[in-house]
Amino acid sequence: MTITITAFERSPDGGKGLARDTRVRWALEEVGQPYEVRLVSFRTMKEAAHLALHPFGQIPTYEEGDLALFETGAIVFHIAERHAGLLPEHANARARAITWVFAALNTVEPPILERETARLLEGDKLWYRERLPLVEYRVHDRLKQLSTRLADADWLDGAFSAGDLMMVSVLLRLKSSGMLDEYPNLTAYVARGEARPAYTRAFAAQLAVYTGTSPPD
Ligand code: GTB
Repeated sequence: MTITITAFERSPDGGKGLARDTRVRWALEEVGQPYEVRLVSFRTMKEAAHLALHPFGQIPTYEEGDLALFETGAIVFHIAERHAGLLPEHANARARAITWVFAALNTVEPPILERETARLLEGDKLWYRERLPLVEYRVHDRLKQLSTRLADADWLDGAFSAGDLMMVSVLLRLKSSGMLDEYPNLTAYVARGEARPAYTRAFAAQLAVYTGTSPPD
């Protein structure tokens, strides 16, 4: 059955891989599932046809036969459940890997998003300079805790899993900030994720949309 996802027709990051379709592409590449992409404009995302797929008018969405999903956590979980390669076989290890997916989305990503929102939307406010250190402190708090837990392991819980895919995707949002530099093990963890052939293919495929080049086979 054909899998179709949606992505930005024009991504604000011009193909740096920060829009959330990249994590879905990555998951599909990890499990070896081919997929098609429907590009949508900001206007199209708010129209009825797209809202029927995504009630909040966002990307990415995921369609497979009569199944339509939104939310990258749910999409990556669905892919990981249906195909081998992203979740361990053993029930407890599987539950722990799923826990890391939730931790990435619910505990680590929110302060990172808060920082982005502050920088993008509040930079002109009088209180911005006073508030930013507080927001960045919350990001560092999480990074410190995550760095301590990861220690010198390659991945968060044994073999690479959907939990690592999601955590690396979330941490990538900080790459240009320099905030990860204080945590050499997290920097290496992110680099390890980026070096995976499946990530390389996913990144190239999303970049190709904006550069007009075709992704490598
Ligand atoms: N919780 C949802 C999920 O995980 O799927 C969040 C989905 C979401 O935020 N989608 C964004 C969107 O559609 C794109 S990824 N925004 C349009 C809108 O809400 O109208 C967020 C994103 C966008 C752009 C960059 N960038 O250019 O750097 C980075 C991240």
